[in-house]
Amino acid sequence: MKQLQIVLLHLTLALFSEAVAANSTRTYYIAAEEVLWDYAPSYPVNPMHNAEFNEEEKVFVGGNNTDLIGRQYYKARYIEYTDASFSKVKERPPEWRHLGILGPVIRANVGDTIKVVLRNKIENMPISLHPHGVLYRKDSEGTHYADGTSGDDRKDDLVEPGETHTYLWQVPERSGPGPQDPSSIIWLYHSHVNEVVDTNTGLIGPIIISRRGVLQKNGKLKGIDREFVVLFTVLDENKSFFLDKNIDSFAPAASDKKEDEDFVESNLMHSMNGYVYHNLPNVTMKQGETVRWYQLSLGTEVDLHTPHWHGNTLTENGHRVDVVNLLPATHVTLDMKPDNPGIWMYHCHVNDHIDAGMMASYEVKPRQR
Ligand SMILES: [Cu+2]
Repeated sequence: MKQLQIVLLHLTLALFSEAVAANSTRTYYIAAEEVLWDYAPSYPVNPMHNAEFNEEEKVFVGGNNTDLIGRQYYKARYIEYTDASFSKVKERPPEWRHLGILGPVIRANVGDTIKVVLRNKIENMPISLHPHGVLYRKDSEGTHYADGTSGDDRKDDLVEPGETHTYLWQVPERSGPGPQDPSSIIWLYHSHVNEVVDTNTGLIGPIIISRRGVLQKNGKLKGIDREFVVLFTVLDENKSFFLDKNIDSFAPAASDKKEDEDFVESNLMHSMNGYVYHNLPNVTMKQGETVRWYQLSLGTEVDLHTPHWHGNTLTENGHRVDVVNLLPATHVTLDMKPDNPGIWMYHCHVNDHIDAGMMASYEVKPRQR
């Protein structure tokens, strides 16, 4: 009897220590930085037709030294570093290059803890990092409003230039996939000092939370060959923190035209991860793989988006689709088992957004025989 008790005790201890070991703290070093962003690196060629951009498309990408700004804008981005010294940028691997302007993927399994060390490297612009979905207390919410907090509980709300703040978030069951969800789901994070300005300036990123044990040591999800994260949003450069700098740098002739209808229109960048007109890079997979697609949106009343995949179909929580619905700050996770090789169009199906360049493609490479 005594022996049995000892065996049971050992078994309990072993299970307990495994459970403890399986839960980890995942630390991210992220700096907010000013960058020169290019919405259409392919310019002057529109890869969709393999021909030069036409006059209508040039409204958005053709400016620079005219009275329109063009395809390049100063923006802000969340950039990942290797450690707390913030001296070495963590290189983005090829499979994540499609993230474009988005910050690094912050990810965890249910049961983990997420720690984000945020450094503000932008001159003059206070920023923060506000997450959706995960469990944060008042000292890690990253939003400035009259919530009754003060002192250390407020330091997360507004990180001044040159300053650093550490955010701590828990990942309980209620932050992970629900009963009808796939094995992982996506949330947004973004700066929330002046939400509208901060997000239009580019301070946005994804959080992926998976069920216990699904995210493996190699950084991949069990049973999933590839993941793609795509944010559909009309980045409104008229509301960017850097609007004046962009006008001075790229369209000095527009300095007195900020309210001009054509000028305003030309700064509405209908983008997928900060790219327009088939510039979204590296969306490549193999026939027969299991591919997880996370779709995000953010923005205002024009930001109703309907991502559409040509050539293959997907499942959205058990329903078969080739189009999904997005509204500002909503998210959808889908799975695709591509059976149809080729280069396929992948775009927002809203007519006005098609014209304005919310277009991309993905490639399914044939299975090797
Ligand atoms: Cu759209």
